[in-house]
Amino acid sequence: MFRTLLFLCLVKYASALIQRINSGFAVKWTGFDGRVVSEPLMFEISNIYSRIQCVVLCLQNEACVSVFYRRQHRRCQLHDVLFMSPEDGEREAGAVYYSLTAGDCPLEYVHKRLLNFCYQLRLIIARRDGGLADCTSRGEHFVVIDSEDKQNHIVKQIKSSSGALKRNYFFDGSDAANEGKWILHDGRPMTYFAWAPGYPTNDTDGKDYITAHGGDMTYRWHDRRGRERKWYVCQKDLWIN
Ligand SMILES: [Ca+2]
Repeated sequence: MFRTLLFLCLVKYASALIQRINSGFAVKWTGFDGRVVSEPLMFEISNIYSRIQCVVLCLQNEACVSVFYRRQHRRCQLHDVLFMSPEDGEREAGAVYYSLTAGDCPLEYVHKRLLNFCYQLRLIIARRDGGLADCTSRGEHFVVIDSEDKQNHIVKQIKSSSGALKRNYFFDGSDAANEGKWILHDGRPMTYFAWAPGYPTNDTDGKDYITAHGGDMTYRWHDRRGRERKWYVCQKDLWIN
């Protein structure tokens, strides 16, 4: 019923088993073997007899980003975020972890298929120009947050990784060219904003770039200077849904 191809590939935590099922890919993160992360959980399904079946259930649910499967309990747990650090999990012998992607969203990126949204939290601190150069060197740009759904999702994603918490991130959006006129990297005017209370300041002293403020864990937006050092998020545009 499902074409299954197996490849071996090197990724961050260890060699990974990639399984291609229809148009989707499941990537096994061996660094998570014997560990699970229970929160946040979309839902849990019992009496699932194989990891492939668990992965297929995730692929069939566009909100699903990753799964934990434990054969001993025949238990499949679906999550709508990508877990990045095995240290965030708890020991559970026999558990395996897979992230899901489809189309041309790269491995180790978050692929929120429901929103056709592919991005990577870059856990590196840089001035705006340096972070942007990193994104553009891979044909990407700072993440575009143009809806409440995307803002809510990325906040949930950030909160799901201890290594990403309480950081401030550059997102796409600037009013450097015309004070108070916020545009995206491609010149489109912005129509959605998630400003923190009291923002934007609209100061004329270079506070021209949108950042998500993590100090209070809200990740609402500030207008900040490009020379400040922040973390950042790169987005890859997908041309197929
Ligand atoms: Ca400004």
